[in-house]
Amino acid sequence: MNNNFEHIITSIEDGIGKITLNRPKVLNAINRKMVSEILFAMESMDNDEDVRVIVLTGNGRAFAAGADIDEMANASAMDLELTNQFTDWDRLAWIKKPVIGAVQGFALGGGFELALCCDILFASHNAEFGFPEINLGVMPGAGGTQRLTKLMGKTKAMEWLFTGERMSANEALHYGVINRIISDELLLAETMKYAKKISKQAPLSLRLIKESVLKAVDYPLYEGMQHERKNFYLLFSSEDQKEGMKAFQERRRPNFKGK
Ligand code: DAK
Repeated sequence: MNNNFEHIITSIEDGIGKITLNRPKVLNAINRKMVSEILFAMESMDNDEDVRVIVLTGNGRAFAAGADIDEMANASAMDLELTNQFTDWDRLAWIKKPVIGAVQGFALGGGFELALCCDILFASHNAEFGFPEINLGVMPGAGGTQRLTKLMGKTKAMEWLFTGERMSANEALHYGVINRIISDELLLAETMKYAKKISKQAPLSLRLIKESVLKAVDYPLYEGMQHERKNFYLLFSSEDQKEGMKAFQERRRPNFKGK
């Protein structure tokens, strides 16, 4: 992969692709170039056989304090429409491999929306999540009102979005927004350890489980179950299914190849 990025740092090691948002002086405020870089890195990792899991994190005292306000302050509605910037954000949610977010400090506005694109979220004790858009006279536009509501339900989502207040890591855990709270010092190490564990799982199963769970969020139960069944059948056409079941019968560990 081209590692010549301006606003992110990437690495690939032991089956884990790591992307670190890297504008710490402005709390990793997300400008357009950073979005393109994240998307490019994620899509490259998604297509890279050496990567099984992707970890997304931030450098410094924030995951990301939102979209870059200086960049968008003078934008017109037509600028936004004609540059079609949301397509990049949409594509971030189409990554097929598991994406694990490690959130330290602020995850606000677009930073929270980016975190909500992750499949699993770990946060440090000092993490703070929120949608301050209301204080700027706007509203979330990259999925915030939708994804937060699907996670916490209408009643609580409305409250956070109306006030723009920040929720603590404890509140985020309580409402099912994040999976786990980890001490600040251990956040990245523990996230990598978890990513390592997931990276050993059958890659095609991970892929189709992710797809099926995301469908559950959108589909009515019956349609979701039909979709699940097709994915279940599909795995029986893989070498890994044969290997997994044979390994069980032979009392050995399976060697999954993602084929
Ligand atoms: N944009 C630009 N600069 C930012 C920033 C941001 N979002 N957040 C922080 N910074 C900069 C500060 O200006 C400051 O820069 P200097 O003054 O040092 O040059 C530096 O980062 C450190 O920030 P503070 O001095 O403010 O640090 P504090 O600890 O005092 O406060 C804070 C931390 C996170 C509470 C505060 O910085 C803050 O309120 N930040 C802004 C939070 C916010 O409103 N975020 C934006 C929400 S709107 C779109 C897709 C997505 C979006 C929009 C469009 N398209 C595809 C079109 C999303 C929109 C949003 O996220």
